[in-house]
Amino acid sequence: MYSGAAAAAGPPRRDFISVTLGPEEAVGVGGYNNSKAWRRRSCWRKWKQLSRLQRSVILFLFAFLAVCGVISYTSMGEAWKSITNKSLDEQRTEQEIPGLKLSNPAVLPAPQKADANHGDYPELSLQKPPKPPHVRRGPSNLQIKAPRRDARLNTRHDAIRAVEELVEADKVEKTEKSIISWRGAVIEPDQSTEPPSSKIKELEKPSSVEAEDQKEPVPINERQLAVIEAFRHAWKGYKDFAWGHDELKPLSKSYSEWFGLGLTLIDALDTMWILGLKEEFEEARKWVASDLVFDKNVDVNLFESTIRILGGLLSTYHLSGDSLFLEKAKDIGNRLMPAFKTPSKIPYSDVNIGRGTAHPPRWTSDSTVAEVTSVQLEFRELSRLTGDEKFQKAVDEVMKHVHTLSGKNDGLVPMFINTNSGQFTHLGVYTLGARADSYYEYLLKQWIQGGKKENELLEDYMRAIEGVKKHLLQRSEPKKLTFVGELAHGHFSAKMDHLVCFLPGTLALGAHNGLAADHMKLAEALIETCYQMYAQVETGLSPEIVHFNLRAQKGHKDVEIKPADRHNLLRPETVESLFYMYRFTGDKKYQDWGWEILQNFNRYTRVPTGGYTSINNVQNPSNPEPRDKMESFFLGETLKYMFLLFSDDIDLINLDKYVFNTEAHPLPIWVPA
Ligand code: DMJ
Repeated sequence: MYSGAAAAAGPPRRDFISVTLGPEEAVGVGGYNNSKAWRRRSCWRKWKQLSRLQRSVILFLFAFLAVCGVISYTSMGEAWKSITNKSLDEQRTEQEIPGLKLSNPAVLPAPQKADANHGDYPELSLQKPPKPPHVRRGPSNLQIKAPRRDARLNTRHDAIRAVEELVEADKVEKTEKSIISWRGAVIEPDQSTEPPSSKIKELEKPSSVEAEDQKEPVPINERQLAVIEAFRHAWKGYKDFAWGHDELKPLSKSYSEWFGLGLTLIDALDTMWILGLKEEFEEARKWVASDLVFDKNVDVNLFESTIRILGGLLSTYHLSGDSLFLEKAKDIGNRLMPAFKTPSKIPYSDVNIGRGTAHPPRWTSDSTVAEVTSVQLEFRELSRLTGDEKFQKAVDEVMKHVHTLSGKNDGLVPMFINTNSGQFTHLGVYTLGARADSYYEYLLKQWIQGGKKENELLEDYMRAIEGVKKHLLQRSEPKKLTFVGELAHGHFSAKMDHLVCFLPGTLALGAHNGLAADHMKLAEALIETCYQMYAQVETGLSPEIVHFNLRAQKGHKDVEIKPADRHNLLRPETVESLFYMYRFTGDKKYQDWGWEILQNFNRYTRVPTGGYTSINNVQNPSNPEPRDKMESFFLGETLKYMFLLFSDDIDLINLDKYVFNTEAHPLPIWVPA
């Protein structure tokens, strides 16, 4: 039957394997023909030459692929829809916050809530921005809370289980986490210098939201009370004789004006919040609300007004949640922007905040390197809060430009930069003191602020610390104190500004954030030196500048002081570093050293009628020669760091959540993406 049917169908078709024609075969008479019509005809001919079986197989394959295509299109569509919905939800959450327009999170992460937790807990919820005005009032030790824990952890058993899970997760995460390598040195981003058990201990605290809300405030100790008393005394002088002006002149019971913007009051706002001085804070707030006006025909220094005013307003906004401070921050931020309109985009030093004009100092078109590279934390934060990228763009551009500049010496930068050419000037002089100091500090702190992702900043920081080790470190005689000197055209000078004493704290902060462990060793050595700059002096207070002895001489100490350098301006740097060192090591000697310094400030700089004064001669205990000026940073920085140094509450400005600007104003660390 089959053969008959086959015979009726004509000559049997032979199955064959198709052969691809080479060019020769494809070339017909008249040469190469690749026309569409020819190609279509040739395909059809080939199709016809296929056996039925082959055609069926091919058709089946096509049908199968088409079905698969339809199925995957539908499921991708679902996934796409849910992604789109999610981002819409996120946008909605952001838009619901009154007075706060948030930026695109891919560019600028959402604001960090003061008590939000990052890193330690398994479920990181979408960040909520600060609460509306006046929701977090009251003594700071009650207000600045430990991280909120997972609401489901209601029992102690749950908490213990969570701890175990976290320890496991932590182990896995540690091995998975990207390891940054810098010039062969391995940097583990999460390596911590905190006592090893501290992370776990923190988790062992009650974990439920209810328990959290009932968390007993850590009681204020005697030394902290002494700081509060000192602050109140300083504030009394300011209030009685200088209210609303820039600085108190405590002896003449008057004031001095620099920008005419109530500098001391603004610098002190977040200190009052942290110290829990509610009444004083409210009084100062009223002044900000009714009397602080930036629409003034006045020249201000870009750097000083950024770190003290913009920084102070931003941190007070974060701590208090009061939008008044954000509004004021936006106002001053906008008024400072003309400084960046220069041929090189390296900002001018001065801005007229009323006229919107900016200019360099009268005698030069140079700006100071530390100044143009130490406004970044504040402007970046302002962009994040307002959603307006212009602030961040302007300051990031400065950093990117400086990153590429020649004229550095193993990462160390000169002190001046020209606003026309954008090049370093006065090459060959390198210091960690005045005019360069906070360049180094802000490299590290911007890297931390941005979630440790901006590698150029880290690279510049690490290179600079290597430069410090190579060119500027020496040891003094007789005590062999490690100090940071200066280099001028190849000549080493054993001179060290008190300003350099920010460095041990910054190094310790870097080590806490996973940078090389030898940074911590160096920090320990340098803080000892900074302490000796106080301890070896007659009043127990450091002069502005010291020179170290490089050769042992009978009857000579490590520290020598020149007559022109023996003043003390109530500066914070050593106390600042003591605070970091205590936070990261728990070594009580740092608290004791700070306590000695506070007592000496009280002994030699306290003015009975109110206020503290800078002095002219730290070597003369019987007459330290008061200068009749209380700098705003004494309240903004020195007393704040004292209070934090004496505290045993690591959640009182937790260093994994906040980064201090160079005027001691804490700003939130952005959420890692
Ligand atoms: C402050 O204004 C800042 O700390 C700045 O970085 C350096 N000078 C003073 C304090 O000494």
